[in-house]
Amino acid sequence: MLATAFPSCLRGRNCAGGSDTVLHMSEALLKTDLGSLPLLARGKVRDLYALGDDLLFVATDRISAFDHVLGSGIPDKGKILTQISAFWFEFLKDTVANHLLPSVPPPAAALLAPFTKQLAGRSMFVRRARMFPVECVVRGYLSGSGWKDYRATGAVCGIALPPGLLEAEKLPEPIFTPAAKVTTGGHDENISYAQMEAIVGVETAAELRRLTLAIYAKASEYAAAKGLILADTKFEFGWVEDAGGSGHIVLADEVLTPDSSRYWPEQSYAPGGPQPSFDKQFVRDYLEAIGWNKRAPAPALPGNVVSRTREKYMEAFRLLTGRNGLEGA
Ligand code: Q0T
Repeated sequence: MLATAFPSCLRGRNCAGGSDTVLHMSEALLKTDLGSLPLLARGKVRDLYALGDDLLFVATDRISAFDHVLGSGIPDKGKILTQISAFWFEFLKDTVANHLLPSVPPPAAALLAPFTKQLAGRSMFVRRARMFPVECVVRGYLSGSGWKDYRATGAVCGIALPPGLLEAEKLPEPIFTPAAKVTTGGHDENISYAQMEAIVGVETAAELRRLTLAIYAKASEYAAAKGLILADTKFEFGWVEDAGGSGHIVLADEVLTPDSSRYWPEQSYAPGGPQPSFDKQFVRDYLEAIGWNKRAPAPALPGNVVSRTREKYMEAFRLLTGRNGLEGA
């Protein structure tokens, strides 16, 4: 990737702006502005707008680490993650219905037309759903909060596991470990399956667990064929009404992106310790090296950290989708 040779192009204005030649990266989109369209929420990475009765997700190039959005973005990260998510929605469509709408109707398209540059390749038009207030987490490997829980209790979210497992070890079988969404920006809280039943109902809990494990089985088998271990991931589901008063569950949010999942290269997998992050390791290493206290304001990133990180996201995109670049996105 030639862009690494031109770190000054990342933020500078001297780069014959906007022509997007192969020689340089475009600038990161840190924040969307869709004029008078109602902004419903800004997440760490994505901005959510109302579009009539439906919703528009726009994935920006923001990146978070150690629970903070950093001062620099990763050019095209929002496009890359949107295309990865779109790939998985299509791949999984016979396993689970999803919230994607097939096309933007002409009146909405007219409203969005002035903002094509901000939206191209990084936006998703989706059905408004009644979201279930649980994160559906599935773990095939023992990492992150699962490893912490196991070390302290011998179980993860109340699911007993064999003794003597190593950090990052493959589990005897994938486990469903739901979490309750914490609205105040804190971490989601792991809950037991019985607690989940109390929140969404016994039948819905069973169906969300079944779907989560079925999606993980299909996706992890595919990822493995591409040399990637899908260690764990998190899904969000909602309920949409059908014509005639019934309804059905949809897979919503983003799906199986590096932001919502742990991917590890099979090649360097070594249980017995933490695995390097596929996408954010250069970022974490840099933030540790400069001794940031992990309190706001989060630092900006040097150009070489930005470009190497961008290349990791592109690598995940290429491995998973089989496509070489974002053209056509
Ligand atoms: C949602 C209704 O706020 C969120 O992201 C930050 C920008 C997460 N979130 C998603 C919804 C969805 C979805 N996905 C949907 N289809 N319908 N709400 C709400 N918050």
